[in-house]
Amino acid sequence: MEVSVVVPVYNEQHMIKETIDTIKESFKGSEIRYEIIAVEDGSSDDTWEVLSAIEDIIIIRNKKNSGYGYSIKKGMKVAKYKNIFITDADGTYPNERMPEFVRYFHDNNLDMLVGRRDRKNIPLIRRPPKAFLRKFASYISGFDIPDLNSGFRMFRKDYAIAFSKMLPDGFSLTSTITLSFFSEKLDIDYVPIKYGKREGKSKIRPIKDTMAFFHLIWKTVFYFNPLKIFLPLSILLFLSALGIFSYSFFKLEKVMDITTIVLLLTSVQIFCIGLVADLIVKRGNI
Ligand SMILES: Nc1nc2c(ncn2[C@@H]2O[C@H](COP(=O)(O)OP(=O)(O)OP(=O)(O)O)[C@@H](O)[C@H]2O)c(=O)[nH]1
Ligand SMILES: [Mg+2]
Repeated sequence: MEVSVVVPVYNEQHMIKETIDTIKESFKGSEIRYEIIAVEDGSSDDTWEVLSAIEDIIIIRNKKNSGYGYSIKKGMKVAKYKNIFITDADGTYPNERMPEFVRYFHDNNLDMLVGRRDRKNIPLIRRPPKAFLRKFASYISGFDIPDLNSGFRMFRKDYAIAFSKMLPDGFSLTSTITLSFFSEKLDIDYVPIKYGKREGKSKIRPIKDTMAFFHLIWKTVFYFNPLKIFLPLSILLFLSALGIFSYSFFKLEKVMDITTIVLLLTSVQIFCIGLVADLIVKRGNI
């Protein structure tokens, strides 16, 4: 049993030492071979000073802030073991449970094991979009996806590396990993975890977050079943065109007005894009 623990770190001067100590403590005396790779990302506080004083870990330092996803990908590249465990350095995840996760992953021959967060400490304002996204992803994919973007998870490195071209540099790396593992029908399991209150400042920005939300919706559709969205949309446009046509023909006695034509053309185009997208997904070329 072996695992490379990758911890992305950005402005976590208060929690980083405790995070690393907890991980080390949890593996102490166990049969699991492990390494810890911390990826420091141009922090502006004292994170680097604290981190560089910690022994027996591998530290990567980005010259300038390059993002959560970027840092994890960089950490994966230097990892020497065949499984990766990612966690946060803000004290929210139960890092003391890592060995238990590693054993469960190993015993069940999994490709990915995700800590499913209880919702208690997820800020109220983020719950509705999260719930919507989860339902939407589950509908489109046909899988029950209990937690899309938990940052506490273990997975096989070879698969993650194979997907790495698709993995973004920002926070949506976790949700993209989830979607790609599901779409490849890999073996995934979820274990409930306590999600603690964040120490220190959150790095989530509302506007970027909202954009990431729509990006993710878009991605979900393309990863799984484009026709599930494109077909109804095209039919809707076609029916509207038909409605407007009938109205103008029978009531106004005009043959074709511009709205009908635009709607009809758009409907056909959307249908074609859907078909092409479907073909690409089925060929597994995304
Ligand atoms: N390398 C790197 N790590 C980052 C960056 N932004 C955040 N992190 C780290 O990624 C982890 C998760 O970041 P958080 O700010 O806790 O994001 P979150 O868990 O989604 O949201 P909250 O905990 O509610 O703020 C923490 O360990 C951060 O230090 C970044 O730009 N680069
Ligand atoms: Mg956090």
